Amino acid sequence: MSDITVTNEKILDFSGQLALQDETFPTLQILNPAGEIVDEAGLARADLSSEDLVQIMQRMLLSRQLDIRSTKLAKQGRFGFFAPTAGQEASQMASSYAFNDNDWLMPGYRDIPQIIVKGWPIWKAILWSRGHVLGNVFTTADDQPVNAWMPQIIIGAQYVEAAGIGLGLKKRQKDAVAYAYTGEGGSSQGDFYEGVNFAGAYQANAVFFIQNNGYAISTPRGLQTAATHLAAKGWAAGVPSVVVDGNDPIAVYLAAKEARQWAVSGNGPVLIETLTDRLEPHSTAGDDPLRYRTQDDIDAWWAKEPLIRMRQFMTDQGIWDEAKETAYIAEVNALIDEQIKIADNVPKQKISDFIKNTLEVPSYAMTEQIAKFESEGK
Ligand SMILES: Cc1ncc(C[n+]2csc(CCOP(=O)(O)OP(=O)(O)O)c2C)c(N)n1
Repeated sequence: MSDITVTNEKILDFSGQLALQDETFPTLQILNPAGEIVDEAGLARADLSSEDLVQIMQRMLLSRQLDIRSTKLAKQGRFGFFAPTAGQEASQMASSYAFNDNDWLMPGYRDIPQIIVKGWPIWKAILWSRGHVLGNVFTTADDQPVNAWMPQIIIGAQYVEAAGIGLGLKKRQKDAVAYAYTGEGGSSQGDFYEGVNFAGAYQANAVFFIQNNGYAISTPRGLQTAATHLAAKGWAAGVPSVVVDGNDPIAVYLAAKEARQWAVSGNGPVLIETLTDRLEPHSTAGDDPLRYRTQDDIDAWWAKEPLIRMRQFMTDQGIWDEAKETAYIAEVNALIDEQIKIADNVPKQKISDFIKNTLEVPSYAMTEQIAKFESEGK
């Protein structure tokens, strides 16, 4: 019997296939954790002006301050549900900087900062956290529409929304895309696969992000899936997919910018996996990370968080310093104080309003409940 062909041997080499994953999905990086440029050409390709870099830095600082204040307010019972964002500022703020107001954002519950930078006022985000119906109105302070859907609690569902909206934008020949964020846990959901597959099949104008922050509540990524690179899940659907250092703002921005350009040019969707870490508890509802990970691991990720490297890089470029940062943080905190007051002054919602906002067409039981509460003035 003659020898098996080289091609057939490779096909049957299962362990070789697994090893190939790292070669297939290397990590895009422009700035290393120390803030040093590791790819000058990549930096040039990102084409960010000094003003852009300042904008990205400010957005990341805004997000960090919102995180700090929201966590404190939640402990005082003045904030409702909050999913911390510290560590994910590059993954969220530098990626969203690549999109414009016409693009449609499909966020998850941890993606509140991306909606805010689209013009959704912080006081509405506070109302959303409290479950107030006005917190689900996606308009600016002067009532202009904000192209964002309400943050998804059903993990992965925003991928299906993005596939549909992305297809609508393509059919209407709009110069816009839908962009969606889920976590690595969300990438184990059926909706995730259906969304990516549908968008790929119909070449929808969509950009999908998997924020791989290591944990789905207490479940580590390694128990979530056997895939070493979640980007491989996009390839299975014929969608270009990349892995990015999710704590490197420049790399995240570059990947997002090029993905948007690809999708808006009619080529179909792109999937971006951002490697990052959730430095804080899953939510303010009482999660204790030390029950499922070590303090050493958390500390190691704090040393790699995105603000450190962006601050160093921009200081080296001569466009950032401590005084600028202190002044901006003070500005943001004054804004947050003002926005908390606005939220606190909004009248409490009526129970009947809450029920009315649950379904577009209320069920029979809900109609009865609405009538009952309205008759009681509630
Ligand atoms: C369909 C569905 N199943 C389960 C849950 C409960 N749940 C809420 S958050 C969460 C973990 C999600 O982890 P990941 O997608 O990695 O996002 P992260 O919270 O880390 O940002 C789970 C399982 C849910 N919200 N939706």
